[in-house]
Amino acid sequence: MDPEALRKYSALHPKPAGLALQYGTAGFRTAAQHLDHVMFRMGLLAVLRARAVPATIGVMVTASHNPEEDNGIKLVDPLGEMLHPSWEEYATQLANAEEQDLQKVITEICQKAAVNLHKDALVFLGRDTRPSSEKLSQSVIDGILVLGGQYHDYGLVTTPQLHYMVCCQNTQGQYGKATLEGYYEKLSKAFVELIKQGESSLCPFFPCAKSHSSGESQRHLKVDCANGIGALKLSEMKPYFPQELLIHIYNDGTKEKLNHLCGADFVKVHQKPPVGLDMKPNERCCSFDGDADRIVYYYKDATGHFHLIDGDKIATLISIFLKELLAKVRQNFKMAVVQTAYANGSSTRYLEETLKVPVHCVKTGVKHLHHKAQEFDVGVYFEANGHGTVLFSKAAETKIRQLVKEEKDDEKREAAKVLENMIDLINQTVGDAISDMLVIEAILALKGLTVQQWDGIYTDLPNRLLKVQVADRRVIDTTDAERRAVTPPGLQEKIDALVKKYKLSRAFVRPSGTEDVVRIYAEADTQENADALAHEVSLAVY
Ligand code: NG1
Ligand code: ZN
Repeated sequence: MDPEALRKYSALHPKPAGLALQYGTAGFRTAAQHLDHVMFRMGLLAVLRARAVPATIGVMVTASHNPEEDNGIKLVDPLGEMLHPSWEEYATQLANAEEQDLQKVITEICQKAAVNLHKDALVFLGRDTRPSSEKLSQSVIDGILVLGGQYHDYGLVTTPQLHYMVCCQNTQGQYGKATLEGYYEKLSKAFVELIKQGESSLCPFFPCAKSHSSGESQRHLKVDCANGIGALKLSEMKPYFPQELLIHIYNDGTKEKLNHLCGADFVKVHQKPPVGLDMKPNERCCSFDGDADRIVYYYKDATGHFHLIDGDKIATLISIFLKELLAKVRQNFKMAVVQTAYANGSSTRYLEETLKVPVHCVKTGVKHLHHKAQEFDVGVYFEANGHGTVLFSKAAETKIRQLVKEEKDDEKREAAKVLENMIDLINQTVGDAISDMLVIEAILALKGLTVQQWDGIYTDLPNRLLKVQVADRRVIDTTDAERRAVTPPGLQEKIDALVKKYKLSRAFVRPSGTEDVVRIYAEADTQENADALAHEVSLAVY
């Protein structure tokens, strides 16, 4: 490391005095004009991480569903996972170090994490479509180069595409080719094969699929891309499945601002359709978020009533489908669903009581869900907001691929074939709106389900999510996967008393990991009651 070069380059990316940021659940996120030094320093950190593992590390410049004026950055670990928690700590220290301490903090990290400064370091870089992203990713590059690292800049990609590239690179191509074509080819090949399987009389779901796929209207899907990167990447991918799915892109970023009155977060939070997408009764529609790692579905019924199909219903649909296939391959694979406290109570009850699949509740934040899901042969995880995926254990994957090749029993082999294509279609590194969309479309086609039938699997309990600003949100500490508050004293007792006033009710509060707010969630038998309960709990928080 050349201290003089570090000083010189760091001076070009000065830290605003007094600014302290934290690497939270979604990396660093704030107004774009405050992030230049963070970008430079995360370039440095990515090189250190790449040398410590050693492996290729990813860096994504995005602020997901936040307003266009914001930006952010996250690091991606070797298999496409979120950054290891011990390194989140280093990221915070490095981002907040004063100029004169930068060298010292780097040396400390090198010592603590046993970084070998002589190792090669390769960093994969990606960015979303925010106006600030290009310049900020140049600052990341400055950081990478100062420490003698190398980089490959993928430019504009979705967050999950970058996770995919990092995983491909570190598994020597076993997961796929680390190029955009590689991603499009892998996913579309699996999708087209699934749709084709649905047309064969050997399909485990025959004749449902046949009737569905022959209906031309069922092949149309309207996609709100939040005026973000999803629009670019989805239009690049469309030609790979010209007949199987007819995609109509809305909010492609050519007219309106990123995430403004549209996108998955807007639709989920406001429980209403995005602006800029004209919805006819019973048409199947979905929304991506700003970096295309989340998806929600919805439709309007004949009376004009809006129906949201969120992450919980996506997890349920996928679980029903996989459970049927797993029963057919008869391997005793252990399957489970992982949710957070925000999962609608009806979904948890349906999964446990009707489908008889074990459900686990973990803390908010994808890394917690991902980690828990790794314990099973088939781990389905989704946050209610539409971020999620499915993980298959190595043993389950190997067995499934073997059944496809060797199994003589038609029923077993054909079910294994559907599972094999599902494994290839699912982006197992992280939640991926494009991949999840294709998984859902394949399941609806194979099972011959309409969006209304899917929605009708269970009825959501009315719920309300509120946020309130308090002087210091850290005074609230929680336990039991964030469902109970342990501090401040007395708060949980107050919530318990309020919850008792309503039927089928539940409520909890927790400090957000991405915004300076406390979030309040309430569920009850009617929307009025859910709203009233959320409001009363919000008053108890002050
Ligand atoms: P916080 O701000 O910690 O509630 C939000 C979402 C999470 C997750 C992260 C990362 C809700 C209630 N919370 O976290 O689910 O997606 O952002 O983007 O939706
Ligand atoms: Zn996102």
